[in-house]
Amino acid sequence: MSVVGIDVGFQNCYIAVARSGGIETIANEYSDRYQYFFGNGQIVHGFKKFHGRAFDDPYVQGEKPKLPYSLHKLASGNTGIKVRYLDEDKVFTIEQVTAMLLTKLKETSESSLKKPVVDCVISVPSFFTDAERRSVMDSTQIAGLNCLRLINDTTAVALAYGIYKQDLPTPDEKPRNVVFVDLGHSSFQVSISAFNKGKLKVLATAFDPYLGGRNFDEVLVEHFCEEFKARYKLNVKENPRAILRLSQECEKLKKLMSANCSDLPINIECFMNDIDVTGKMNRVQFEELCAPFLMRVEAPLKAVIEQSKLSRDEIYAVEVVGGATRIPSIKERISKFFGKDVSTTLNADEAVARGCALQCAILSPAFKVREFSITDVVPFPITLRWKSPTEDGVGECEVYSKNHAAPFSKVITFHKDEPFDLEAFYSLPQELPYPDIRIGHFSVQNVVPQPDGNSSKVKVKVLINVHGIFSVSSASLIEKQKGEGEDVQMDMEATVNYNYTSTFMSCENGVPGEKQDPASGALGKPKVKVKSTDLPILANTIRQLDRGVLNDFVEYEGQMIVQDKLEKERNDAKNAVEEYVYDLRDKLCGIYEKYTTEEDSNRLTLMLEDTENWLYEEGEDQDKQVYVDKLEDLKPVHDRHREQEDRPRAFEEMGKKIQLYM
Ligand code: ATP
Ligand code: K
Ligand code: MG
Repeated sequence: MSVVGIDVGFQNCYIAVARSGGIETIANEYSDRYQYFFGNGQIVHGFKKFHGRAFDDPYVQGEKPKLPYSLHKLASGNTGIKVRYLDEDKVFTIEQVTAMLLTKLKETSESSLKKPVVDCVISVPSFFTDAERRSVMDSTQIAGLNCLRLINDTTAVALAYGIYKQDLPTPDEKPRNVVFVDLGHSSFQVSISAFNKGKLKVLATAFDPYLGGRNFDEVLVEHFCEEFKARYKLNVKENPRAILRLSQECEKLKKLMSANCSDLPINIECFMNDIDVTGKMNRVQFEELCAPFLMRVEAPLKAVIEQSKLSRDEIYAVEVVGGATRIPSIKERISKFFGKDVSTTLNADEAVARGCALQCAILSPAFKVREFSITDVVPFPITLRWKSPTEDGVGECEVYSKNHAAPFSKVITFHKDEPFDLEAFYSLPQELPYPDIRIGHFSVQNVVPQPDGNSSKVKVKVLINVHGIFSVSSASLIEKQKGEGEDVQMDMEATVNYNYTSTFMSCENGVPGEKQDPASGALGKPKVKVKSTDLPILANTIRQLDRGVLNDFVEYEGQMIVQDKLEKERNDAKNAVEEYVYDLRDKLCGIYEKYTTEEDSNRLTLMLEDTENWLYEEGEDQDKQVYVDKLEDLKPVHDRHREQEDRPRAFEEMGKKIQLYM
């Protein structure tokens, strides 16, 4: 089994694999280490933040004009993306588009590793909410991947930092606190982790989900649009192609400015209306133009340190990754805020993917790697609400506070005599980078009163799983057997595969109270016999793909993979005919010339011309077999001809001849 980590970036994707020698990033067929995604010649990217979002979502609407592809409203209200597939425009769901990307990355890893890839760990921004995470998980399923964990970008980086450190404090020493900063193309993420030997604990995360390298490109584009309008009377904004070219040039310019202070040129030939345009910019000017964005760097830094309750001198290092941290004034601001130089010991582009591969190696039974435990945090507090006969008709309880440890499960006790519903939602709408606070609706079914008519104890387990996704994962009805003590002990349900830390909460009569760590507390008590019956739960989570639809997508993706393979074979067969034509033509004027009579040469040349014409016309778009047959038809003509020609020269040429025909 292979062990693969995938960083799905807004702009760049990286794949890292674990080999016996360590972690390596994989290059694609163009030997780029960052992976582009081509939707039939068209580069499709920048869709990662459409996960779990409705078409009418303000973010989606705001992105629409910036995209080189078009968006559509699906029947479900979700965002659809139009991709050209096999010469046809087709609208796919975001899950399908990400699945296509993942399939591509899967194939790239498989061809590099020379074995199948199924298990993987994929990174997501730490601010992704449930709807977004569920959507990404659906994509992995469509792509036939088994995602062992969705890991937060900065947590993956923390793992990549910590696992190789030999000098981490022992478990009973004061931990080493490190800040991780990731400024990518679309977003800004910060976290603080506390390290001890063999483990890391994330203390807090903070983010600006809408600050990234792209903002700086856009500032430059805006600036040059104005300038070109004034100097060349060009209305660049009305020409999407020109905007695209200008953006690419501005991004290059931005990168150059990271290494140079002096004036740098921008030159674009035949930009619009056959006009060549030029301009220039230097770093000071750039920083002035970008001031509003540069100012936004500080807020997340402040938020993260406040939440961690650490003072700045308790920070051991500030590690920066992500392409846009190469902008000098970004680094300066971070360094000034923490009062120390930023460290760039990690590979700014690959650290996230490497961390993912390391996590995959840790989770995979097939791979031996140093144990390293990770405790992440809940980014947004989560509340449960239910109907209650007391308390103004509703009961409420915050089940996960901000920065609560994750993954984590809790058991909540209810007293109910009939089925009931639990509504899960994010408690703080103003903090949420997502327009909908709803997480899901969970109906606990089959609840009945006790034989004596009293309410039953219902134990409900809630869970933030290893992907950072919330669920009401199970419920059971507890029936005390006759003659037992008051205190009911719950069996700790072992959660398969992962060690969830657990606490138990009780919501007696709708008033929640928390009992910490009952497992240890209950140990000394006499064992009480209870009968526990599992209750079915009907879950309805927001923006979730219907399972039936998901299965259809899985099947369709499989068909597309087969189609792509057939299309590739068809193209290869066509190319083989074309190559044969060119090759024989070359040889007729080259090494065959002296063996071939003029008459034969003319006949062959004509035949080649015919074939070539056929390839451009009738033969342009045929099935694979047609090309295979064509090639078979051509070969004997050539063979017969060669045989005739070669007869006088007898056997000494045989070796060569065979070579020529291979
Ligand atoms: P995200 O993390 O937001 O999903 P991503 O992971 O694709 O996005 P990265 O690959 O980390 O993003 O960074 C890409 C960004 O970094 C782009 O905006 C790119 O222009 C910028 N960048 C790369 N090199 C430099 C440089 N030398 N100077 C300035 N910016 C740079
Ligand atoms: K990346
Ligand atoms: Mg990134």
